[in-house]
Amino acid sequence: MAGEALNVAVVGHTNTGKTSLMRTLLRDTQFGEVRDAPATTRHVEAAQLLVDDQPVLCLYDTPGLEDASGILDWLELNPGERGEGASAIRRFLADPAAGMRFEQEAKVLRQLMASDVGLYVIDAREPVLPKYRDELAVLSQCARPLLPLLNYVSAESADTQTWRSALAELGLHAVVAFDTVVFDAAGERALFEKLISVLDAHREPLSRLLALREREARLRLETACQLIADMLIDVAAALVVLPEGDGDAAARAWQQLQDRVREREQVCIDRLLELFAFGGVEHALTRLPLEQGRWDLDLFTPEAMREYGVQTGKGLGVGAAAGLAVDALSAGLTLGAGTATGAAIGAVIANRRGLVRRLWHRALGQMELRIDDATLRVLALRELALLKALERRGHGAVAPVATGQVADKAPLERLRGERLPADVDRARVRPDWSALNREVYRSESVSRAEASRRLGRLLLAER
Ligand SMILES: Nc1nc2c(ncn2[C@@H]2O[C@H](COP(=O)(O)OP(=O)(O)OP(=O)(O)O)[C@@H](O)[C@H]2O)c(=O)[nH]1
Ligand SMILES: [Mg+2]
Repeated sequence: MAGEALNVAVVGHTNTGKTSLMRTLLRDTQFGEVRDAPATTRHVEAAQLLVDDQPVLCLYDTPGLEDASGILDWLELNPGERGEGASAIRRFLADPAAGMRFEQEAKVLRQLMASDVGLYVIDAREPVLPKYRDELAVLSQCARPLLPLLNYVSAESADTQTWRSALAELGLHAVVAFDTVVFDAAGERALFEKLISVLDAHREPLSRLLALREREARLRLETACQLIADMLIDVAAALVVLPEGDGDAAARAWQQLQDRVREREQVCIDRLLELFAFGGVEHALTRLPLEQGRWDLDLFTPEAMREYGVQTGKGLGVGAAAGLAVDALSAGLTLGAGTATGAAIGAVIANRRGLVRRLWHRALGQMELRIDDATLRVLALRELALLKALERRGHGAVAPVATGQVADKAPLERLRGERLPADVDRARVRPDWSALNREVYRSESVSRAEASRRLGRLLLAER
């Protein structure tokens, strides 16, 4: 296709969020300089959006307009032919005044004249003041299509209706509602579609850009859920074995386990931020409140039984020892460290590695430490909340990323309810699935990879 990129000049009054809009459209938190002060941007700065390495859209950030009425005065004092249109602006730009008093404004007008279309950024919280009408009057004379973009539309004081009516009065009917801080994929799509409707020649490349962005968004989400699932498996399968009876050692081990879990969560958070191109952005996430580990062996859960081929409920297992285990379960008993029982089971189901190891721990007077279900739920829910916050965050946002609250109606009952997803339960009895258990971790485990993928898909579906 090649063809020329569509050149879009981002123009408007000073401090309306032009540079912020650039950042959001470019997914680049570092573009230009953003400050809550007038005249932050002093020069035109360009950036491209590519599809298959071809520039499709070239965006130009421009300084804010401050004295459009001064330009209207100049035009009045220097009248040209009736209805001369854009040549009036050219005359103005050729005048020494343009280089002096109107230096900033001249940069904007030159860029708009050199572009295919202007995006006129409006702070929708502001009333429709005469100075904005003056700006629109000057910009319209540049003979370029102008697409007004209402920024800050998520703000309570935004009055989009009044703005729309005022713009319609000036013949500007195609208007986009946007918010550079609160990202809305539909809003962005509407913006591209309006550009297409104004400039049909660019329909094909712009449609491809739109499609690419949608694919990328989908892929980002899938990857994010996968990152969260992977972290959950690591934490669910984390295990520390230590001698029973040494309280100090247990306390130390618990501290270390907590630290490893917190580090693991941080890795997940960092990857999520990077994935959404917010790497390095300040974030205000609360510390994980690890209430308590799961002390002691939780061997006789239905999950553990199933993992090792033991049917629960029916009292039928594989072999006498498993039957014995089920008996113990149905009687509501925990198997004590009684060496006779432990050894008996160990002997009978020697091929069932994990169970044997655990029973040996018991028989040898050792205990197991792991992270409790409540903590896993907290981890899952808050990473999903973070994911939501990232999805809704524009790259023009400057406030720290917050975890945000999960909406009550969020379809996360499975995570909140009694049972954790099956793959989390499975991980409980697979210490070799956890990268936190450095000694036994098997990163190449196929069953781990499958469990993690399934869990990721589940999170994607239920998030
Ligand atoms: N809440 C909210 N704040 C915004 C939005 N857009 C911009 N801001 C804030 O508004 C201020 C100005 O943003 P800039 O992007 O620097 O504005 P600008 O139009 O480029 O300003 P100049 O370059 O000075 O003309 C910054 O504090 C932004 O964080 C928005 O949609 N919502
Ligand atoms: Mg700026």
